[in-house]
Amino acid sequence: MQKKINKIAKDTNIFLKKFINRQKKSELIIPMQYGLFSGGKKIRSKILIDIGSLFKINYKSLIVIGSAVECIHAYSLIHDDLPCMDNDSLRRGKPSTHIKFGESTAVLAGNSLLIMAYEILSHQKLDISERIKNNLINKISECSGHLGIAGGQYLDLDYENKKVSQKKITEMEIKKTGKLFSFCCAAPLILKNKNKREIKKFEDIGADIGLLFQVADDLIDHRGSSLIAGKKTGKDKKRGKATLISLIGYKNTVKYANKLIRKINNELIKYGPRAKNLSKTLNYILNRDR
Ligand code: GRG
Repeated sequence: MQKKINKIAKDTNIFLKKFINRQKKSELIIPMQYGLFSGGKKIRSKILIDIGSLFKINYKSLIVIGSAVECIHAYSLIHDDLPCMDNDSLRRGKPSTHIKFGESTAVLAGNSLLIMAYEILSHQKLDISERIKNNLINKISECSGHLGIAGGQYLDLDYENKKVSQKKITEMEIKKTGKLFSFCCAAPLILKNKNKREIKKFEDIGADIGLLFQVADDLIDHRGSSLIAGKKTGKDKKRGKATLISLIGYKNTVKYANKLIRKINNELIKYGPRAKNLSKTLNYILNRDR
């Protein structure tokens, strides 16, 4: 599993480095690269490739689309660490982007990475029809904006130190984290020109995978070592974050995560042995320590 993820991470970084090198230089390139190449797992790209393999999508296109996703992800982490958000000074074992380069530069580097995602998806090197590109761009926009990552982040901050229901917590985590996974699961179907109903089914699977990922992230924060996780742990409790752990406890949250894995696997049963890779990725997501 780790070998496969490392290969995807390597190929994604090669694509992104080439893409950036082909552009004119600017003062923001160094902080952008710092946020982009500081050792992220590229788990969203792995999910994209697992789902892509169910629909026989070529690996190269998936790496390009995954690179756009990783730009949005890197942007969200840079902004998440800012003092006005979660105020974290450590990310991936290194000083957060705003600690290294200052707040205004971190904001602008983050914005530029968001825009770069769109440059990648609309680029002529991505060899798919204009209509499909447009559909991909439309879907990633929907997943990133006020109904997705940004809206989820708003709720995450708003719920601090409040008693919030389980439904509201999972809805917030699906927006904040799940929606980018929804895009990764929907993209292969968009490439294959599937109908809206089928795309929605995979978006929902992606939302569950993202929820699983966020719940696992909360578990790491609760029990994990800061040294291994590469970020401060134990901070959710200190900040009064609304998480499943704060509501139903650690053990019940682990049970909840295992139930989610069974639910996702059941949805994929009809794909037979081809869904095995995804199934292994789900176990990796829950059992990782960073
Ligand atoms: C990105 C549209 C947009 C808006 C910004 C700041 C913000 C609004 C959103 C924050 C969303 C966020 C940080 C969610 C947490 C998701 C999460 C668990 C991140 C950790 O992901 P990993 O473990 O990171 O995949 P690596 O380091 O492996 O890349």
